[in-house]
Amino acid sequence: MCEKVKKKEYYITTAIAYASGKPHIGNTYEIVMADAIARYKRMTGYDVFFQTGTDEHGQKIEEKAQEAKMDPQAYVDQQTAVIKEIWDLMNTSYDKFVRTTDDYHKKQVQKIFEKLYKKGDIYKSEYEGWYCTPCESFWTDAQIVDGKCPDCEREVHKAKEESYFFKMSKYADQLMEHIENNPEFIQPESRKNEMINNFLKPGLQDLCVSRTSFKWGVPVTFDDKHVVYVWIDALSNYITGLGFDCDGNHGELYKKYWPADLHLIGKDIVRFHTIYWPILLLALDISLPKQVFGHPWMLFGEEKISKSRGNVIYADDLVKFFGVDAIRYFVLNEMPFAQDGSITWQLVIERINSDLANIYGNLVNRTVSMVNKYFDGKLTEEREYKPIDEDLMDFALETVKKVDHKMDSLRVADALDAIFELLRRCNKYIDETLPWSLAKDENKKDRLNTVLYNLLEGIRIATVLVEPFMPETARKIYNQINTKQVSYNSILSWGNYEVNNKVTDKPVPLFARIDAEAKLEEIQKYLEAKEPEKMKFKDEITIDDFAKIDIRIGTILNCKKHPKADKLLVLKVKCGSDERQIVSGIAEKYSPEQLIGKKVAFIANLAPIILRGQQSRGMILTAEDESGMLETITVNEVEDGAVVK
Ligand code: ME8
Repeated sequence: MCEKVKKKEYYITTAIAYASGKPHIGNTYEIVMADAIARYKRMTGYDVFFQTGTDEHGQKIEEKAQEAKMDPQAYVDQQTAVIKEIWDLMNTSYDKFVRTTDDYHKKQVQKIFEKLYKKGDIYKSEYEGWYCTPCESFWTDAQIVDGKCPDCEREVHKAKEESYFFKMSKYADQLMEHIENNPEFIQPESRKNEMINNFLKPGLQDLCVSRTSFKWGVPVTFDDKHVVYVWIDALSNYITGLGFDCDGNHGELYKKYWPADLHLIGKDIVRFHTIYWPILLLALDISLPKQVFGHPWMLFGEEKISKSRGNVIYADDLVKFFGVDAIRYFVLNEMPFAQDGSITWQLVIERINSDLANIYGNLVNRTVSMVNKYFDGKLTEEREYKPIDEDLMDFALETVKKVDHKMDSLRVADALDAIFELLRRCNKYIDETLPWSLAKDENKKDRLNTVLYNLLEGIRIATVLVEPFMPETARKIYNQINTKQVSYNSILSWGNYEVNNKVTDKPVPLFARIDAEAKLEEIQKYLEAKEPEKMKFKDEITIDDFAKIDIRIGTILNCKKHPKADKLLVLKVKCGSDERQIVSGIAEKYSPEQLIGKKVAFIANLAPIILRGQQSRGMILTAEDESGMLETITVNEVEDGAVVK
């Protein structure tokens, strides 16, 4: 009897994105890669749990919320919705989305902190050092580089805080031993060496794990001036999301899936995941994740993607022009294993044309069209084999093995390459067998039938392999060739395509060839229209031009309504030893009483004029915004008569 085999668990996580802005295509690459791995594992029989989420606490987020004049919780709610929308747009099949503002998460972070304090691994002291706000990290004199943060290269400032510290050094040897005994733990190899040589060998310092300089974080239960360091909070998501309980009453998911099989993260945060996180787990007596993979970064051409460089590309814009699967394909295919990859609009178009339209789309389209043309859409059982067929079959079955091997070592781009090699091999098979010539000879009908069957079977096998990378495309092709044989088992041997099925009689091209020049122009226009309108200023002047205007501070001694004009006020203005009358058109905004005693800026050397019978010597300066809000330019401390320059 065949017993039901228990599936093997596979728990994969991504970094949790900062809920402080819209993720760009680099951040999006990570979740797409995790999704491809998760889908591949599911397809090959694993019981997968795929977790992602958002990192919602910390000073940076508190500041962003202030800038946006929002309550921090409302702000992160809004940002998280934007992130989720992009993850969903990219068709990512995560099982759980953790938010670090979720109550269950915060509660466990507090318990973890308490437990380590009670154990003596966390203690209170004082910290003085260089603080980098965007990275929320303290640095020593030796660590900063030219007065800047060694991680993000931004300005740091001196900061002193009473803090809690975590005894990292206590566990350093244990971690080192683990890294040495588990060569797969940190991948790729280059990142592992970096961690050992730059951080572990020089000796770990105790880590500052609480902050008092801001409020937006998880409060330390026994000392409410402090909030928990955002990285301790964020890293814990990998266990809290599964229902970890510090008191030992763990949820089912935690019992089933921990330890994680893979933490997929970017190269910039490997230190947090391979030093801080494992040490935290060692201190809690929890087993360590099996692997941390620090993927490379996606660059715009050769440059870092950044708002300040104005080169940010977003997934939703890419999808608008090229569709989800083309973008999934591009990012997965373009990112090498260890070196950075590159994206530009031009590169995306080139890749779609060369791979998706020419190789894949064309193969499917030509094959389905020929089955329609020569067999009314349905092949028969008759066969006539030639040795060349064997070659195609072997190639296809070898590809299945090769993809498995590549995916096992997380060489996702190489796995895709292998699948496209199979598609190329199928195209070559058409050139070798020349079906249109076979069709001219009634005696070669069985041979033609065999050739087209082999092509449909080759397409089917490649498409089952492609599904984790481009799920929608795979579904479309299954429909076009009309197959239900889409399981992984069905591609472990040749010949499972259902010969009696009728292919579609209306094959729609899967990926149309793109006219690069026209498309780039269209994209350019679209992006320009999206940009907020540029500020327009008056023509340039020189400093000498400006120096001609004598702007002064004057005290308003008296103010009355203009007897003949509703919009005007008549003001008596004292400027040092000078006293004068100025008429100003601000009666709709200010009552005379509001202005008396104010010290305002005015132009003192403007030629006098008569306004409705009242002399005006000068002009009160005001500022008016787009909504029509208007205010005088007022000072408090400076004496009247002072020069404005
Ligand atoms: O680091 N190419 O969040 P994040 C590829 N909240 N990946 C990139 C990239 C690029 N150009 N730029 C960034 C954080 N990434 C923390 C994580 S985990 C407990 C806390 C990657 O929103 C980056 O390396 O800044 C990280 O893995 C992910 O995007 C989210 O970055």
